[in-house]
Amino acid sequence: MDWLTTVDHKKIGILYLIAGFLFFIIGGLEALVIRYQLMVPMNDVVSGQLFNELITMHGTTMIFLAAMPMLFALMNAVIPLQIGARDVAFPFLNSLGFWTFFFGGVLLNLSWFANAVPDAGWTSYVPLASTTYSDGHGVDYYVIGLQIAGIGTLLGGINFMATIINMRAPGLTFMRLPMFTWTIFITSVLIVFAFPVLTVGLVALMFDRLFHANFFESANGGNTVLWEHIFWVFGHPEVYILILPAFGIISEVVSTFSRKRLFGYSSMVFATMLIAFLGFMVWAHHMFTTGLGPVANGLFSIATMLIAVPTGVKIFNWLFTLWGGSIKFNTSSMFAIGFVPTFVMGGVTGVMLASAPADYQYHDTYFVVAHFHYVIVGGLIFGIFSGLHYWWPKMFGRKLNEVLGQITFWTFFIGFHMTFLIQHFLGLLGMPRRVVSYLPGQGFDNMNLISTIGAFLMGIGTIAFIINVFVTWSKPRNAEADAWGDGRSLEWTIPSPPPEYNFKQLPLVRSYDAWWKEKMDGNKAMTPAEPVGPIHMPSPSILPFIMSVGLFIAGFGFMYNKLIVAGAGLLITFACMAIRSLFDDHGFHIEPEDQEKEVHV
Ligand code: HEM
Ligand SMILES: [Cu+2]
Repeated sequence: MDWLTTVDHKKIGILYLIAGFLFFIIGGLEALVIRYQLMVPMNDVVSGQLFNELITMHGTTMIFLAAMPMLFALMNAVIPLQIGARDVAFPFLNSLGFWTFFFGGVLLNLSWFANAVPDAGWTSYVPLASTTYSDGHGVDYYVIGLQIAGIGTLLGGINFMATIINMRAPGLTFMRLPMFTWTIFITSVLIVFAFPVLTVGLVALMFDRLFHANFFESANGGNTVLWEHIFWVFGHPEVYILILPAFGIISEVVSTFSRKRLFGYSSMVFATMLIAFLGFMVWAHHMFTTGLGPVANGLFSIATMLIAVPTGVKIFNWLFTLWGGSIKFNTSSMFAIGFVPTFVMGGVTGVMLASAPADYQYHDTYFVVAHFHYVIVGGLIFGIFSGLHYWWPKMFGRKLNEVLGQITFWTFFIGFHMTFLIQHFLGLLGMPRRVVSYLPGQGFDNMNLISTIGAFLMGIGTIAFIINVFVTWSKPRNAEADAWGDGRSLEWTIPSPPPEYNFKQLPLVRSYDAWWKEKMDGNKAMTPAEPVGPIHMPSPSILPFIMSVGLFIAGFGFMYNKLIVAGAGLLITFACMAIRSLFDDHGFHIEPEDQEKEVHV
């Protein structure tokens, strides 16, 4: 019950982690079935229809329900601590964001039980996704599930933007922010600009499907290319929403474990901004083959290639940070170091794809599949694993087991390259993407087999991680505040796990790498910026949970055209909103004498 009503960012972070990881496993199992089907030519484990459902659900689940929530887990767990705050700016909204994401994801996945699974690909291109070609309820689940989950993401973006602007500890100016906080700040800005675009597209598609509107139906004068524009104006920045936080994690981990200040801090900040900005300018590189014409293709080609410049700045800064550092190797730092060359390879194939004429050859082949998995798995998932091992002691008070961690790293790392490196060559040989099977003797057979073996190796790595979590669970909570001994930012100045209110006294920040600076000056603790006093806390609330259930019910109502159900669901949500607005809740205080008592979570 505690967990249903919590508004504490640390607990919400854990909720995101559990839910995101569950969806990661579901998406992973879907991937393994896909790979199992493609292991040998002319395989028939799954039907063509089921295969389409699997790739659609795999892509959608991994991006929206696994990768983003796991990032939200880390940002919830870490950002308030890194900026010396007691919580996020809007704790109630934070909880609402989690629950809408969760119920949106559940709704999407209930499609498996309703026997109507989305099958138009995770990009849901029309006319394939229109009622003409997908007339069951499958795509409705996609549209409405993502709609509800998207509310959660948007709330999170707004919340973290406000938090980082407003809640920084005294002295923590923008150019002293830890790099992870910087990337989350810019990611939040991207979310705030990109997600409404997706929402608009989904609303339009929903109107097309449910009420026979005519945005995308070309037979009636609608425009299918419009969907592609809307989708990718959201979709390309989305890639940066995913990868920038990973950049932030890598920056923290690399600097901590090489015991050096991050090389080129300010260039890192501006590179991040530049990448975010350019990320919005390049969406049409997904549409070179749509027939936009040479001028558009040329401009979008060049704009895309430009992104390699700030990205290169970042890569070199990480290398220079490692250069000459006294590097400590452990699971976290190895995922971070493994990230660098892997991500570079994803970037190189990105530049190849950005060349419009070459893309005519690569488009819709396995080359693309290889490319985006190098970026998303080799970038983001490596980053998440690195960050989880790094901040686990802060979140749970226990360090993950190193031996199991090494097993996770090596199986996952080798499995990853086995799975996806070879797909580049499959693509160059012409194996098309999104096909359920292939004929023998085209030179695809062995490579597909290797790819599938690699995928199962990644599965083993994931299992090792799960075992690690449970093994660690049974250990005593003995992690120190500065768990790695080399912490640099504020989260390492408070106990692991932190008390409910994080900082008993807000710290005074005197430089970049605030905690490192104090340690170098021989101080044992941060200088407090305020006297000890009662701490104001927000009250827990069940309303976010109920509001999300309301939306969930309304979603079903709309989908199956039961407007009464839809109305009832919306009524629940609006009633909760009214309650929230009409009844003042001033929260409570933790008095100084109670502050000693206990470490929570
Ligand atoms: C065990 C790891 C994984 C394996 C073996 C795997 C495998 C695959 C396969 C075989 C496809 C179908 C390609 C096609 O024919 O279009 C695919 C598509 C995709 N995957 Fe993964 N994947 C894995 C992890 C991930 C992760 C972690 C993400 C995102 C965070 C992701 C995102 C996607 C996306 C966006 C698509 C495109 C789906 C589409 O175009 O319809 N994958 N993956
Ligand atoms: Cu793109």
